[in-house]
Amino acid sequence: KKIVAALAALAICATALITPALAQDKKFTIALVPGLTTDGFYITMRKGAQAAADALGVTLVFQGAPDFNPVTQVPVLDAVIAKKPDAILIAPTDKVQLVEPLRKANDAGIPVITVDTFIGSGVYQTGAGEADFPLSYIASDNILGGEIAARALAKAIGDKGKVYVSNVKPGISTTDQREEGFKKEMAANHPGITVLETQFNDNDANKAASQLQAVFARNPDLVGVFGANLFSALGAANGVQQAGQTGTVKVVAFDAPTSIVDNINTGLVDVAIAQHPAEIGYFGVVSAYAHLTGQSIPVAIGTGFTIMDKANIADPNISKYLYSE
Ligand code: T6T
Repeated sequence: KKIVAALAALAICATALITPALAQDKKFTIALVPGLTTDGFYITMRKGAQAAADALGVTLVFQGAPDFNPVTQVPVLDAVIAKKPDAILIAPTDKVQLVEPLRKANDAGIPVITVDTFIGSGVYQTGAGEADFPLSYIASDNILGGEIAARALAKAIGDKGKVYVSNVKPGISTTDQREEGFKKEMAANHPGITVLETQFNDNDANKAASQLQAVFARNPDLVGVFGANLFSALGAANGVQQAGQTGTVKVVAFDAPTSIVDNINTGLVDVAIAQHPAEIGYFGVVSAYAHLTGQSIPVAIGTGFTIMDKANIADPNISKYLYSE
């Protein structure tokens, strides 16, 4: 009898010990809403997110719009919120226009973490701002990225002449900050360089290519262009090629789709600044999981860059940062 009682007591203790662990074994669903689905940057981010989800036993849902636009992203977000995931990772396509749609998620008790881009000022959990409710911002340092681009372009053009920024549209945190960092570095340290008016292409590479040709037609002494994201850069590079200016008008590209390799090797693109989107996705899922299991998480996580050029692009330690297709 004593043995039976002891065993019963043991079983009660064991249940008490096991129950909290079982609660943590709940299968969480984390949604990742990219800026757009058909972009190597977000496809690579998804891979990193999936790697973390697999490691943690989390279900990852990837749902986005086919173009980078708040008008198409908001309905996707609404649909995601309606399914009540345990957390949402999102790259907001506009600093202002995604605030209220994301507040709905927050009000519904769904934790929000922004990846790549931010809303408001990007400084979260301060209690000060209207848009400080996301738990964390996980991304590249885009001001620094713009500065790096400016230094690379300045070097490529011998620190003098006319250049411009090929950009997406105002209101996107990442590309706004890249332009800001680029112009700040040029103004502070490169007096021989004139930065012409920015050309906005709506994330349309064809538009970026025509704009390059139009700017070149107006400024035959154009010597360089900074493509501030994947489509801006590929488009501007195509424009340079179509204008017959390969190697004369220098191109510094943000982002690193696989097609950038040929462009670097032919001399069409001087430097490509690869972000580390897989890291952003990985740490996004890990952070959400940490929060969901009662851990505190950093309010911001910065990921790095890899600078690619003709001299290093064949090195596997560099080319591993090319984006997935
Ligand atoms: O440059 C990335 C991303 O960081 C930016 O927010 C939007 O454009 C990309 O996705 C590249 O197309």
